[in-house]
Amino acid sequence: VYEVHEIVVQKVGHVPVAKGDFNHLPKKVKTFVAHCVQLCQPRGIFICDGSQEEAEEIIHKLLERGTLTRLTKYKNNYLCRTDPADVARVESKTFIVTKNKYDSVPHVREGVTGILGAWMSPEDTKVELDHRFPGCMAGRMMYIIPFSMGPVGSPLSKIGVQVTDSNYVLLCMRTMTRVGPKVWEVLGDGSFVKCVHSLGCPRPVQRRVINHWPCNPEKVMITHFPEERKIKSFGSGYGGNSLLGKKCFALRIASVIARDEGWMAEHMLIMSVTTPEGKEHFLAAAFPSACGKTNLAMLNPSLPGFKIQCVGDDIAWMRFDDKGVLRGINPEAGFFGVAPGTNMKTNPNAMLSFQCNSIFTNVAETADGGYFWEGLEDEIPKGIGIIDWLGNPWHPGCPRKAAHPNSRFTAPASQCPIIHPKWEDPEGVPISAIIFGGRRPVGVPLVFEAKSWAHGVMTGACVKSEATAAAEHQGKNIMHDPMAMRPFMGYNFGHYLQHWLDLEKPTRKMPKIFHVNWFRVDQKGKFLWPGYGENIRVLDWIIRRCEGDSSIAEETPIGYLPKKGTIDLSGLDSINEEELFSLPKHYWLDDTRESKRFLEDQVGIDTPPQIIKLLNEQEEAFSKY
Ligand code: GTP
Ligand code: SPV
Ligand code: MN
Repeated sequence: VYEVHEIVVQKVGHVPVAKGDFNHLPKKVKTFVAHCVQLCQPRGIFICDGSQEEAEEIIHKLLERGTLTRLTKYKNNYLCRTDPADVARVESKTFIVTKNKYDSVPHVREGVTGILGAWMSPEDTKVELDHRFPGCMAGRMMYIIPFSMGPVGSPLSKIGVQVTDSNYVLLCMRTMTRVGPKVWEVLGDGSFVKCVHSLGCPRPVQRRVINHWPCNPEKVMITHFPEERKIKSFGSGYGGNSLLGKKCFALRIASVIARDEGWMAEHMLIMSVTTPEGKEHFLAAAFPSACGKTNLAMLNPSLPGFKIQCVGDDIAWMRFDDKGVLRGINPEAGFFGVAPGTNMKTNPNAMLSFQCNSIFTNVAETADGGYFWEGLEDEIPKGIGIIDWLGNPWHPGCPRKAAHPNSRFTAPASQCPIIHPKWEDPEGVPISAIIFGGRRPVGVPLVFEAKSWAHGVMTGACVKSEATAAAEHQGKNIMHDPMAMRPFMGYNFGHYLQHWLDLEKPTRKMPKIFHVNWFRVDQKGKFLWPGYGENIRVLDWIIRRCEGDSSIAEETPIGYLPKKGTIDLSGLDSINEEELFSLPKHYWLDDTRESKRFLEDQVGIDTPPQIIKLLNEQEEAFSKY
């Protein structure tokens, strides 16, 4: 039933076209595909059409091979266990390639290792890639995926074409982006972002394949060519390494396009909040990976009368319209969300989004064909058998984790019960405020507001957070993650800050900028703030500030803090307000100096002088505080 019945008539070079019509592809696409075929030497070419039958065919193949298993408790849900060596983004093997080094990365202080992106010369990159790509798809099918980031045909959208030898990647790309023949139509003769992905496991395989998940961890390399609008990724099948529409295109390449065209590509959720008075505001928020974007975007408000709707949970593309209003779209079509911690209490809207048509990667499985991860203990049948993400028996209280900390669900955004009716509006939605945040166990208050646009840019440049499992970093050390973009910068971070500063124009309605911290802890290490649905109380304050209420804030050296009693804490007991909002002078003096040193070390002469000036002012204000 699942056989492809078409008679093979077309060939590209010596390689047969197993599905689709190569001759009818746009000319530039034909050239690109022919080049990839010659380079990677696949056994066949499969031109994807985004249809339901195609999904069924791919799922069938993956089930047969054992890469996927059906989660029988739900309709059309699947579990995938990867090779345990391929579970997260690999930041140390991710490069930006430009002729001029300083187009990609800032002038780092001598002897210091840059952390705001890694540059590789075109010559060195060629040597590295020549060791990897030739013949890398031998014995495998090459899938050609036409996709649109953003609604197909929207003036804010961009088109990409990904070739990949992974049908898991194809399956996820179909959920995370818009795939289909309409993309070819809209593309016509136009240019597109060229995305080349290979698992790096040609047949016959050289390396033992674990969990039916071919990959090549020793040779992982993810390279971006912003000048050519091209991405080449090798060796990993996981998330941000392989779904090239996501971080590689929608952030690293798009941030360069955005700079050139005067807009913004950011690691941000977009949500709307409707107040009990019926007024709607759209907010964008940038938190580092695994720091709460998906949860905030789908928040289930604990305060009565508020309504939240979700536009996007990870990436925002935004530009000022001719009326000076910042408008944002979610370039993605699905959620690739962190599973652990997600449950009916913390994020019911995410739970309801993945009850069907979803893929779960590196979670645990219950004996009744359900998913399981840390945080679901109270939502599974008592005493039920559990198999962990590695395939071993597991039981509550077991010291090992049941699910990998970076295990994820892949679900269509359209299935989210609170998806905003305008989430696919080609015009985008008007953004009233931008919120930065991170995991800051000490010193940083629950919320504050920047004093101006430029001051907000400085605040964003100083974002720090505890390391998480979203990449290969170990431990819980506090890392700088300016603008929540550290792993996703496509060009010199100093130029990026200047681009943000230059966006401010007298004719534009600049969004207010805020900073939040859900993760401050007490002396015993316990969270001071309940978070999740209770975060509405902070959004309520933010919105009142956006509406111009000047009575609820007081100025401090870091910006405006809520006056005591102006955040609605009704119904919450034992909140230590004093500690939650305190601004310890010596912590902040050190922190401000440290941030300045960070910029001097990491961004050097590329740091906009205005940012340094604002930090100097903050340091001076604290020394008198
Ligand atoms: P990426 O998809 O990696 O970009 O992550 P994200 O920013 O979308 O983070 P997500 O919302 O998936 O949250 C990551 C982890 O933080 C989950 O385990 C959540 O349970 C936890 N988390 C989210 N919001 C809160 C909060 O308000 N308080 C606390 N304590 N934990 C939270
Ligand atoms: C992140 O790490 O910020 C993610 C997951 O959203 S990934 O797609 O792997 O980048
Ligand atoms: Mn993310």
